[in-house]
Amino acid sequence: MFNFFQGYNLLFASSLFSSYMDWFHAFNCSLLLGVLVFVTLLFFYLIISIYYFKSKKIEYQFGELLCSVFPTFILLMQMVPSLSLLYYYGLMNLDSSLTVKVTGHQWYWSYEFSDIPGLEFDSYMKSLDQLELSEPRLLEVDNRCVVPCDTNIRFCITSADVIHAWTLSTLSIKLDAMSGILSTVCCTFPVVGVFYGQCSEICGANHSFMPIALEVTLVDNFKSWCFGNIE
Ligand SMILES: [Cu+2]
Repeated sequence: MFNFFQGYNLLFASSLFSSYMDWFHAFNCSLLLGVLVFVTLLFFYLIISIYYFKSKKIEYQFGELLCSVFPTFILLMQMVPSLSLLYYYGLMNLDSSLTVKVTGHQWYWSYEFSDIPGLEFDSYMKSLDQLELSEPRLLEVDNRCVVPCDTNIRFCITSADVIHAWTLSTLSIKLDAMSGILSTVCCTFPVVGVFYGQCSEICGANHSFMPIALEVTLVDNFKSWCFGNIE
């Protein structure tokens, strides 16, 4: 049942945190399905009992007790994973090995690696004639943001003009980029690969054309990429 909901509702989760969120989503869906089945059965039972067992006397006190205990039990079952997810999210923000400052502009993103002096660049969407084979249209950028895997990375997100949102749905990251405010999210990526996202705050004419491409590589590859890109 869990696999059914995980497969059909959310995108494939690519980080530890997002797979936990994915599981929690599937768990909630299963609870909902259980409640739906239970209430439907109860409904039909009541209809039948009204028409066929008119003389039957029903004592409701026990039923009322069940109606308060059962929902409380469901809420408790939701509370435990929900709170642990919340605290896990808070714990992730405690320390990080690398800080990336992400700035939203009209209409591109710029990245600045605060720990590595001279490493900052702009990231524009690739147009149709710049695309190479297997690169997705409207999602590929000229300069990908490259980060190492198995490292806790802090993303500080801000904007130079209007409100944007830095969103990577498979990693469960979605943060508003607002000028004057530094929003922070920390994330560890156990999977190597390229993850695509888009700006999720309507920010003007080219809102659809400022995609995000995050490339997670091995630490050694990241180091050589850094040396190649320092200005
Ligand atoms: Cu935007």
